[in-house]
Amino acid sequence: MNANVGADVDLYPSRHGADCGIQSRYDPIVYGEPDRDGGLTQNQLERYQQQGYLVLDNLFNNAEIERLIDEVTLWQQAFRNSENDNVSIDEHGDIRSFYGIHAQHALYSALSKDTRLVSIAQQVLADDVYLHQSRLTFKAPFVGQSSFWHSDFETWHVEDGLPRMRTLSLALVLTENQLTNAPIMVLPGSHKSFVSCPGETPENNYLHTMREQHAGLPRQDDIQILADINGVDAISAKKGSVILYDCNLMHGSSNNLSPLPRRNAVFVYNAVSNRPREPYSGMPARPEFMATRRLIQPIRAQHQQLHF
Ligand code: 6CS
Ligand code: FE
Repeated sequence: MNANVGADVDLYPSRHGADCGIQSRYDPIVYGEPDRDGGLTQNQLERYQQQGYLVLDNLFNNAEIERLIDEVTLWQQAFRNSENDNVSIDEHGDIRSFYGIHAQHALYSALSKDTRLVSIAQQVLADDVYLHQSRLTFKAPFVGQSSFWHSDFETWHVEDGLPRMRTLSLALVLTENQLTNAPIMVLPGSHKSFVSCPGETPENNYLHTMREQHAGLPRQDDIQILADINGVDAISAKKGSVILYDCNLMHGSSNNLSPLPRRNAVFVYNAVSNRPREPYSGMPARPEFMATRRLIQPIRAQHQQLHF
């Protein structure tokens, strides 16, 4: 596909009523040359290309994770039972999701610029990168709610105007993601095609998304087709590891019946050459804490031990 496709061409139309289904992906998965410097080996890049995700063990040490969790504990107390634009609270008053964490505290701002994350994004996307979105995801013990299958790119394209798939997520595991506490589940290989969704985009849809996504959900038949190809993987990952996944990988998670919380700090890096256009939904752009639009400048990666 010609990389210079006109600014107004919507390559990935979605949420146009009943006209939906599985279509081609026009964009590369790994943009970088195989030997391009960065945190991933050639084998890892190959696996990422095929599967759409990788688990990178022990990128952060226990002391760093404990420090990050201490901050989260303070946020839980500060935001308990309180409504904030960028924080969604569950029916028990606990945080369910917290967007814009890089702007919330210097520790998470430093984490978002840490070379252990940024160098991977720069390598895979073969470009300078900026932070499209950051968030804490909480799966509370016993009552953590499910999230149906979806492609994040479908939302970031339709609601944020990201034109191409040159974006990836790096989820830092703060509490162990086990098979029993509602781990991220993915359809390996599903990132290689784009699944357009039925329906349309409600006004202020982000208010729903922060709790539970209603728009931008693919048809079950299309999920079935993709699952029949490579099955379903549930991603278990130890505290301090990082789950790297492509923006278009179909993923979801079940309810958390276990007594263990599941918490990840997710950083979404987008290539600076893939800056957002007007949302393809035709709706107003989402708030800055959901999708960076104003402050788009290349991150200068910093190597540091996270301690404050
Ligand atoms: O709306 C969003 O940006 C978020 N929604 C979901 C369902 N997954 C992650 C994404 O960041
Ligand atoms: Fe998601």
